[in-house]
Amino acid sequence: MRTQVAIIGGGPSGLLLGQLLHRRGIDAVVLERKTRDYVLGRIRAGVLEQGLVKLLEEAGVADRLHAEGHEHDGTLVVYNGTSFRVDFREQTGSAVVVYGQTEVTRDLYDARQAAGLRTEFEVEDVVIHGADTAAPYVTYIRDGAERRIDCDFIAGCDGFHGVSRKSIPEHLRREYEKVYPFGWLGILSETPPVADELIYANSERGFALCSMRNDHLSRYYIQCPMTDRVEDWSDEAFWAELKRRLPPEVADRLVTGPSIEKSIAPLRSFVTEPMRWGRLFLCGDAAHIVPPTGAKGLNTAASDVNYLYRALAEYYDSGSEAGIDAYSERALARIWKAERFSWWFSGLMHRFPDQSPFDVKMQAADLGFLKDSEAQKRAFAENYVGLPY
Ligand code: FAS
Ligand code: PHB
Repeated sequence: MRTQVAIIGGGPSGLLLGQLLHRRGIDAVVLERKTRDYVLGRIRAGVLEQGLVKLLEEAGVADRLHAEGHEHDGTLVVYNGTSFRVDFREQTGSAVVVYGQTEVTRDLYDARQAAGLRTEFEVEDVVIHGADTAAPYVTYIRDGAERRIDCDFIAGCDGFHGVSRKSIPEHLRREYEKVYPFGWLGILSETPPVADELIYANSERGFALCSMRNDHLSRYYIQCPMTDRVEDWSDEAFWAELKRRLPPEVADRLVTGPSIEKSIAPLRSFVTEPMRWGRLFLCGDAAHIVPPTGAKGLNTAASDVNYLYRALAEYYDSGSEAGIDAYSERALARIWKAERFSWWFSGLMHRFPDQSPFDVKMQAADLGFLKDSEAQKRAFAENYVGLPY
C-alpha cells in the first residue's frame, strides 16, 4: 500500500490530522492499535480551547460540537472557605467550550468513515522504517499478516506509550519529566452537574474538580495517592470524600449516583525534543504530557496538529520545506508554555505529601493573589482559554 502520510495512532491527534489533510486533498492512512469502540470508551478531556474549536470547524466536524457543547465564560476556584470566579470573557474576550474528548473523537471517526478514508484497526507490531531517508515506510501486522505502507511522511500520533517517540534514536532525544506524587481518581455519573461552571478546589484533604459533559452527565475528580487502585474506591467512598473537599453549600446540593466510568490517571509533565526526525513528526501525547489540571493535554495536541497539517499542506502545494523544517521548534514554543501553566496550576491546587506549613501558606497567598489581582486573573485566563497558535 502507498499513501502520502502514514499516521500512527487513531486518537484525537491522528484523526484530526487525517481529517485536515483530507480536506486539502492529501492522502493519509491511520493505523490504530485498538478498535474504534475501545478508543471511544476512554474518558479523558472535557474542555476545548477556541483554537481547537476553530480547527474542528476547518475540518468540517464541528456541527455537533456547536449543537451540544457548552461555552463557559469562567471558572470557580475555592480554598480555605473562600471562593472566587475568574471571568475568561471579561479578561480575554474569549471562552472555552465544554465538550468531551470522546465526542470529538466520535465526530472525527464518523467523518473519516463517511469520506471512505482508510483506517487500519487492531494493528500490531507497528515498526517505522527509513524515517531518516526520502523513502520511509511502516510495517505492521493485521489479521496475522505482515503489511507495509510506503509513504512520504510519518506522523507519530500514538500517545505516550506508542512506538513513534522511541523510534527516534535515543542519542538524538532530550527528554524532560516530572512525576507528581499523586493521581486523579475520576468518576463519570449520569447526574446533573453541581454547578453551571467548573469548580477547582484546593482543600486541606487534597484537590477536587467538579466538571461536566452536559446537563445530565457529570465528571468529578479527587486527588488520590499514587498507590491507590480504582477497586479501593467504592462510589459511596468517592462521593463522601468529594463532599469533604467542597464548600458545604456546594456539597449539600451535590447529586450523587452510580459511576458509569471510574479510573485513576497518573500525573506527569513530560516533553521530548525534538519532535521531528527526518520524515517522522511527533504529535500530541507521543511528544508531551501535562497534568490535566489546566485542561491542556488535548488542546496542546491540537496546536501540534495545526502546525504539522499546515506544514505538510505547504509542502504538497509548493514543495517548500520551510514549514516542516520549522515544525518542531514552533510546536515546542507553545508546548512549553502549556507545560508551565499546567505545572503552576497543579502546584497551586494540590496538597503535596512533603508540603511544609510554610508551603501551605504560600499556596494560600498565591490563591489570594489570584483572587484579588486583575493582572493575575488576566494571566490565568489567557492561559486557560488558550495561548495563540
Ligand atoms: P492518545 O493517547 O489519545 O491516542 C493515541 C492513540 O494511539 C490511541 O488510540 C492508542 O490506542 C494508539 N496507539 C498507541 N500505540 C500504538 C501503536 N503502536 N500502533 C498504533 N496505534 C497505537 N487531557 C485533558 O485536557 N483533560 C483531561 O482530563 C485528561 N484526562 C486524561 C486521562 C488519562 C487517563 C489520559 C491518559 C490522558 C488524559 N488527558 C486529559 C490527556 C488526553 O486528553 C490527551 O492529551 C489526548 O488523548 C491526546 O491525544 P493523542 O495525542 O491522540 O493521544
Ligand atoms: C474534564 O472535564 O475532564 C476536565 C476539565 C478540566 C480539567 C481537567 C479535566 O482541568
